[in-house]
Amino acid sequence: MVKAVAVLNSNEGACGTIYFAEEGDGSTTVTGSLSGLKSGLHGFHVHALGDTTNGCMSTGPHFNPAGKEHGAPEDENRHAGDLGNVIVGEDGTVNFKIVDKQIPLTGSNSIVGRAVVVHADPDDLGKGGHELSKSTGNAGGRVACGVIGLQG
Ligand SMILES: [Cu+2]
Ligand SMILES: [Zn+2]
Repeated sequence: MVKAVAVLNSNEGACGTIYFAEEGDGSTTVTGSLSGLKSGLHGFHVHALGDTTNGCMSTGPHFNPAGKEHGAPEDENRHAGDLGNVIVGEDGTVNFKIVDKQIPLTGSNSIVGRAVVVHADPDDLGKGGHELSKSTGNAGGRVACGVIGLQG
């Protein structure tokens, strides 16, 4: 089993840790805890670049090796990096687990060296009718991010 981790930070007080484990069947289990966020839904994605020289802004667009449109995790037409929303509680924290088949830790579409990003607003999953729905889910600013690195 291959494992990876991302430590998330932000200027606005949000932080967290996200663990990734690639299972034998090719799916990846994502286990995360976040804190310091406002309650409600927050878009959660893998972005293409592990570049945080300009904070979360330099992590590029959603990881999209297949050249598709933005969508929900269960959609056929989605970016590989589209992991939907996390739902933050009244205390500003969330613990979550996601299992997904499009974010391997090995091979040519590996997400190692890329970044996870938590957004300020809900991801409309491509269905909001906004001009940004089909590219970003209109999920607003990037409130926290971290580079995905291999873990022993
Ligand atoms: Cu994003
Ligand atoms: Zn997307």
